[in-house]
Amino acid sequence: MHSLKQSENKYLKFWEKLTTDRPELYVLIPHEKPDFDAIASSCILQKLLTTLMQIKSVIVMDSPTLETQYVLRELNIDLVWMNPGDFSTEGSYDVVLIDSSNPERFISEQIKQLIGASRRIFAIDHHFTGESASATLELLYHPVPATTEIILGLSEELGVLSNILEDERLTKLAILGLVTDTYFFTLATPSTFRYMSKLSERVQYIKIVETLRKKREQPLPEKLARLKAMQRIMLRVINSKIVCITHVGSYESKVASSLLDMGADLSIVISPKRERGKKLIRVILRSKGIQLEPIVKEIADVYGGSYGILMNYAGGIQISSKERIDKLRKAIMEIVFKHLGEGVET
Ligand SMILES: [Mn+2]
Repeated sequence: MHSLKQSENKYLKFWEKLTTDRPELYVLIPHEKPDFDAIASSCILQKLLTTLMQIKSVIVMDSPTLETQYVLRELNIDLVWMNPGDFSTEGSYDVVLIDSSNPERFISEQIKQLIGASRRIFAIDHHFTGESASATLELLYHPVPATTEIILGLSEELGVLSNILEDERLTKLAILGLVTDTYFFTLATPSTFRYMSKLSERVQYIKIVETLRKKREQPLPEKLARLKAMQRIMLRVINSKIVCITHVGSYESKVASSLLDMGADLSIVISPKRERGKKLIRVILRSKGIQLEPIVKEIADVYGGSYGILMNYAGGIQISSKERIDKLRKAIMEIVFKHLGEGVET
């Protein structure tokens, strides 16, 4: 448990480090395939930096997915960002990673170079990453369901939460971040509801939720990914818990979540990636009440990978292994057996 006093100090200490020895420019970098939580957090931090410090900042990221863009458009939320390829690393700047805290996790070489050429690296994140990343950067970590909640907490400690709430665009973004990262409040905490009560007074909450819920047809590659994933499922029942392992080229997070919807207690989706000839493998886990941390840690340890875990609900591991997929998934299933007990083949 964190007492209010402790987190107060944590937020303000971070802010002090971030803003003393100030750079000419802050580059705010949300994780790749930026979601609402990452986008909302970046935009609110940008507002904090301009209103409190008058320091210039720029958000550097790839375009959000078509689905995300659709929701932003429907809700009249304008976003200003720069593509990684358009950013010149010549000047002096500090980097702030948002909703992500491991520079190694970025796949894009351009972003890696951008981070590498920065003066200092900061990160604000709610994913638990062990010790894999925090050595090289200044991290503001807090175990809450969304990074948006950390940024709202920071705004509150700095005494400017009301300024944020007055900005309709930021209020809508914050709601989107909280609603989606808590999976429509499944993971919400009392503080999520406290912020939601302040935010929802300002804007039409119903319109935001309706827009998020609108059923849009999935793009063809996504439908194919879901169906191929099902075709390739390796299924075990371990002590009445259903464990699924499968693999896809993309949409691994969505596939992992939909396997839970279909009845799995633990879903594991392996996704081999290739970036400029370099191979890496992403392993995404989703769980209903199964302790993820020991499983994720062991897989990451065995393959020398980095990982992130979110409240025993979601986990992600990135490994650079040339292991064949079928061998890898057997090995991962062995690790799951070890933690859950012997399984029954189905
Ligand atoms: Mn998040």
